[in-house]
Amino acid sequence: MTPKNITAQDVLLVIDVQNDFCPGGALDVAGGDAVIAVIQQVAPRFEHFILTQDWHPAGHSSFASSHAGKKPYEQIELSYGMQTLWPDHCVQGTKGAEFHPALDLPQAEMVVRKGARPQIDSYSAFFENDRTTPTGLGDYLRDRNFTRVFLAGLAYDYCVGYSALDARRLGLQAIILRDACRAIDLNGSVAKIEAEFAEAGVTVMESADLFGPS
Ligand code: VGL
Ligand code: ZN
Repeated sequence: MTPKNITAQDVLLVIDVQNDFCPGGALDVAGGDAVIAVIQQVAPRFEHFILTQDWHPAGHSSFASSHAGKKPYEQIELSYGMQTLWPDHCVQGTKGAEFHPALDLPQAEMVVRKGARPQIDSYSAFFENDRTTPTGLGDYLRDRNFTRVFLAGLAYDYCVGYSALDARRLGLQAIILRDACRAIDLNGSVAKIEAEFAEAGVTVMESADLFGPS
């Protein structure tokens, strides 16, 4: 089936479209808010939506401020491996953690909150950064008989990308709508994750490919 034939087994997974990842936010991704218009434009094509929300407690272990002498964007070894350190962002209950006000998807059936455990980060919507602790989303999609996930949101090279790779690990088809994402692009992170997409069979396409003659 070509990607544009969207069915009831397809879900649009909208990753972390939160104030802190948009201009003026604590971890602002260049042009982050520009994904919203694209998401709203493709939304009528989909029947099912799931949103994710980065949702850290204050003092989270992924924050540079939680580690003496460390600055944002440095790396540190945590129990589960190397972790990039970030500015404090998406702290539970703050304005920065709220969805951007222009994101208008009241029909979303589920919101997955991730990164809530103090000692472990979670880029992926499916597994925390140890790559083994599930969020529950994989079982939810299986129970609901969803077989394909289309992905949009922030950031392309972190939470969107890790979610797409984990979707493939779970046997789902994964299709990223590239123009509905923006990247952080830290130390070659875009090139690195795109090599992993090719290996894992993640499809990357433009939102316009959902429209027009089949
Ligand atoms: C993200 C870094 C830290 C993301 C979340 O949503 O891509 N990136 N937390
Ligand atoms: Zn985070």
